[in-house]
Parts: sequence; structure tokens; C-alpha cells
Amino acid sequence: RHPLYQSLFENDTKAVIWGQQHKAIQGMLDFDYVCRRHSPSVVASTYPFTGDNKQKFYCGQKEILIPAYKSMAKAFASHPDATVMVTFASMRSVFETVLEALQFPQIKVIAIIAEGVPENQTRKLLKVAEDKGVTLIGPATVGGIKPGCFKIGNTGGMMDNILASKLYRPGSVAYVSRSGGMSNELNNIISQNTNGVYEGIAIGGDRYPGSTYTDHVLRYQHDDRVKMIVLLGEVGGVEEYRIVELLKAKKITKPLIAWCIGTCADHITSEVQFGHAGASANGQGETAACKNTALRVAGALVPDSFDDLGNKIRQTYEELLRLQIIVPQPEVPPPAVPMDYAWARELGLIRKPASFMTSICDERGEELNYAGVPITKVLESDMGIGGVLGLLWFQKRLPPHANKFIEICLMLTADHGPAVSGAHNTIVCARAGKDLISSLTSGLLTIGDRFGGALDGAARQFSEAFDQGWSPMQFVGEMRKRGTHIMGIGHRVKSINNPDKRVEILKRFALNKKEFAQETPLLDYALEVEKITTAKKPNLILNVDGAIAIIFVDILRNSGMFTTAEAQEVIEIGALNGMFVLGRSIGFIGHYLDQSRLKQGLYRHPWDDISYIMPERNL
Ligand code: Q5B
Repeated sequence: RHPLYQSLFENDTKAVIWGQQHKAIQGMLDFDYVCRRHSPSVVASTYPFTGDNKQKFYCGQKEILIPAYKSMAKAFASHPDATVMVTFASMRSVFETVLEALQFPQIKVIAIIAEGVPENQTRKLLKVAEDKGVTLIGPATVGGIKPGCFKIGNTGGMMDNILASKLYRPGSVAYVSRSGGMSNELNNIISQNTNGVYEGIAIGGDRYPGSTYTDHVLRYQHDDRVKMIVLLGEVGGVEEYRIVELLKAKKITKPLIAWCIGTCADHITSEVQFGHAGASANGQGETAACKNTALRVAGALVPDSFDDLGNKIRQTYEELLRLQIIVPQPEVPPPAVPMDYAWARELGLIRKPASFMTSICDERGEELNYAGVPITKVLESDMGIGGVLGLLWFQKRLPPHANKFIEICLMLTADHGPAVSGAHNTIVCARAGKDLISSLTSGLLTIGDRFGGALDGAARQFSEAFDQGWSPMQFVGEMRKRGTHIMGIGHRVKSINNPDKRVEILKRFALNKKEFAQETPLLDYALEVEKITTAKKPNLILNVDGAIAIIFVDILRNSGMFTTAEAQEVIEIGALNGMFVLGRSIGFIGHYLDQSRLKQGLYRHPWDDISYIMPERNL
């Protein structure tokens, strides 16, 4: 048999894929599976921009690894049985890629998917391919399909299409078309009217396709398994006349159903260029109508219209059945191909309990949103960082006075000098040569009941006392009885004689009813408590932790934004310490940067500042 008439694909054909085309490769492997191929049709991929590696795919439910090679030479050397290359290289790089592939004698078929390949380049490739006896399919095509054997890339569409058109097992009808989209239509028409597709090739829409209608029709003529041929030509070009000549010369003897699409072009007065580069009639002979007539005269079975194509195919098929040229085979149902999880989910076919839930932020859509508010709205509404905190911490659009209060808190807690426990630790850590995050977290980890982390405790203790109806005096007495410090009361350096300006500011802000538009019963209560504690010791003032916590509880309870249960929940889940943590992070970062800028060396605490108390007796 002439090499050009040899079958391009069998059920053991192996291919190397050029490009990172995970979906297309998986589609080919799914096709293999549904066809019950014994081994995968894709043996490797190659892509010069990544290193050698192995990529994971599925063969049915089984996971398999397919090697990917940086160099094409290594791919072919490692897989000497690969005879096909499917290249997804772009129009810019496809020329070099195909030229390189043509140097490997094992290659018999190259499918070129790229659109827009310069015609001069295609013609050069054609010349080399012809010299080497390689069949090119494309450019500008999805490729082709041979049921039961091989599928080029994305040909045939999704699995439901492949199943509906019974492309998992061979029929008796081989077709050739230009268009990939129309080949899907042909798969459907042929499966509806016959025992199915034997092979279908879309040669691509360019003026100079790598292989032609004639190449494929002649191949089909010489393949005994093909019983009838369908040619879907189109307006533009003269290639169909070669078929006419072959029909006349009796070189095509199998029933050939032919139709050239684009007959409507004759009814349009201006010049028509359809989607394909080659789909434009230069002269009367290139019109679809002219070519249909010539094909009919030469003996092709030409329907009256495209709508009639299915009938023509059916009539021809029934005649071949009657003549027992086609003997229908029993249908064997294909194996079920597992659906990709992501696709099944998109189709709404499955549900899966999520591993975790979130209710404050959604970044999946066009625009990031905080608790349902798009960030452009966040900015437009001028809610500031206080408003953002309200959305992300509490899923609430807090009123302006609450937003402002939060911002004031963050500003006031931003830093309180290098001597406080947290800043000290950050500084020591920075001076030990640690990075920003380590130094920051070393400071943050110092925050606790005694330092900066008394907000939650204060909120709980004061609100519990208030709700119990205890007088301030009863509260102080009860805490003493329990032997616990009142959280939010007391300071190491601040006192009634040296008031904490920050607390003064907070109190003034919350007690100014013009600005702070709500009641503050817990603050009023706390100020009464403070009178009692400071009477005992001047440093037992309502401190910065206490003031923030108490006013925050007033917001939770009296701003009208939270139900009683929600307000209680915020206190119980320990949200309020977050205010100090957030604010003071600003200062800790500042201290880290400061130490780094000042190039401070390792800190070592001086001996004379440590009292060494050793056990008196020898152990
Ligand atoms: N006594 C803050 O204590 C401090 C009492 C109390 C009843 C109290 C202490 C305390 C609760 C926790 C709290 C946040 C440890 C503080 C902050 C941020 C900071 C820090 C900065 C910044 C200070 C002496 C006598 C004893 C105690 C009694 C003390 N506190 N009674 N309730 N709360 N407060 N922390 O001065 O009879 O002599 O035995 O734990 O709210 O961290 O700037 O430094 O921005 O960075 O060491 O502002 O108050 O007093 O423990 O020696 O006690 O007062 O029972 O009585 P001191 P102590 P007695 S703000």
C-alpha cells in the first residue's frame, strides 16, 4: 500500500504532546479509557520552558504519571514508539516546533492546532513533511478522531458529546471536513443515521492545509474498514475539484456523500469571507453551489441542502446494509468514565460538605468583598479602618461613632514606649538578629492578663457584675474575696496623680453625647468602681485596657447593632483583646525597624541588674 494511504491511527498509536495542555491530554486519556484501549495514547509531553518532570493524570479512576520533557529530542528518544505529535504551540513558535519534530524519523503524523500560522511557513513545513512522508493535520484545526483508536487533543468535545455520538467504537463512515466545529456536527449526524463514525479529520480552515480532502478521501478509499465517505467542503478554493477528477477517473469508488457549505454566499451581493482564511470564493468556480454541482455530476451523492445531508447519509447507509456491505455489530456499552470533580460540581451533580466555612470575606468574584460589601463601596462609604474591622470581625456595618472609636483605640494603643513588656521583647528579639515577623510575634506573645491582654477579662468581669446588679463597692469586695485582680484596673506608672492621657481621651470621647450617639451605662459603672479602687491606691485607675473594653461592651449592648446574644458572644469568644493586639502591632513593627535602622547589636542583660540567689547549702 502507498505510504500515504496507510492508516494514521490505530488502537495502539502513541503520541507526544507539545505544550502544557493538561485538559487536552486528560481528554485524550478519557477517550482511551472509554474506547477500552489497552495503553494510553499519550506517552509524554514536551515543553521547553519547564524542566523534566512527571505529571499526574487519570486513566479511569486510576492515577497515572506521564513524563514531561524539556527537550523534544529526549521525549522521542525515551519513547521510540511514539509516531504522532500533537502540537499546541502558538502561531509564533509552531514553525520551529514542527520543523524540529520533522527531524525525528519515528514521526508519522503531526497535528497543528495553532491558528494564524503565516502561510509561507505552512508551505515550507508542507514541503519538508512531504519529503519525509509525514502527514500534517492543520494548522487551525481541532484535529480529528478515530473511534476506538485515537483522539487528537480536544476533538469531539466533552465526554457527553463523545458518548452521544458513539465515538468510543468504530462505525463504517469516514469523513473529512475543514472545520472542527462542523466535524462535531458531522459526528452527530453520522451517529444518528448510520452505525457511526470510522474516522473524522478536520483539515483546518487555512488556505494551505497540511493535508487535504483528497489525501484523506484517498486514504479512506484504500481502507477496507471504511464503507462510505462523507466530504464536507466549503466555499473557496478548488480542492473539491480534485475529488471530482478522482470520481470521474473511478479512483474513488466507495459511496461519497458530499456537500459544500456556504451556498448562501451566492445570495449576498457583496464579497463574502467566512470564518476560515480559505473560505472566500475567487471566481465563479469556487462558489459552494458550483462545486456541489460538479461533485453531483461526477457521481458524488450530493443532497439538496445541508438540512438534507443526514437523509442522504441514511439512505446510503441503508443501501449498504441491504447489500450487506455493512453488517451492524452488537452494541457493547462503554465503561463509565469518572467525571472530573470540578466539572461535576459546576454541573450541580454532586455536593460535598466543605472542609471549612467562612462568613466574612469572599475573594472569588469580580470584586473582593468584606462581609458582603464590595471593597469599592467600603472605600466610597469612608468607613475607615474602624468600619473594615466592624465588617471583618463582627459582620456589621457599625455606626460612625463606633468606627471612630475603633480608630481612636488603634491610634492610642499603637505604642507605649520601649519599656513595656511586649516592646521590650520585640527589641531583644530584633537585636538577636531575628526577622520582622519573629520580632513582632515575640512581642505579641507577651500580651496577656497583666500586659495589654486584660480587655476580655475586664469586659467579662464588669458586665457580669453590672448584670448581677452588684454595686461598685460589692463588685470590688467580691473580687477581693475571690482573690483576683480586677481586670482593666491598675497601672504600673499611671495613677490619679499621673493620669493616663489615653484613658482621658477615651472617656471624653465616649461621654460626649454629641459625638458618641448612645448610652454608656457600663462606663458610668466602671468610673464608680475606679473611684473606690483609686481611694485604696492611686495607681488603681481604669487603665487603657479597661477603658477600651468597657466602652466596647457599651457599643455591643447599646448601639442597636447587636442582639443581646451577639453582644455576649463577642465578649465570650475573646474578640476585644484583638483591639490591643492590632494596635500594638504597629508599635512593635516600629521597634523592630528602629532597632534594625540603629544597627543595634545583641542584647545581653547586665549582671549587676540581676540578683543571683543560689541555694545556701551544697546540693
Ligand atoms: N492591685 C497592671 O500592678 C498591674 C489590682 C489590685 C485590684 C487590680 C495590675 C493588674 C489588672 C490587669 C490589667 C493591664 C499589673 C494594664 C497595660 C498596657 C500598658 C502597659 C504600660 C501599655 C499593675 C499592688 C497592690 C496589691 C494588689 C492591688 C493591683 N492591681 N487590686 N485590682 N487590678 N491589673 N492589666 O502596679 O494590698 O498591696 O497586696 O494586674 O488591667 O498593660 O504602659 O506599662 O499601654 O503598654 O504591679 O498601659 O494592676 O501592682 O500587682 O504589685 O499590686 O494593688 O492586690 O494590693 P502593680 P501590684 P496589696 S495596662
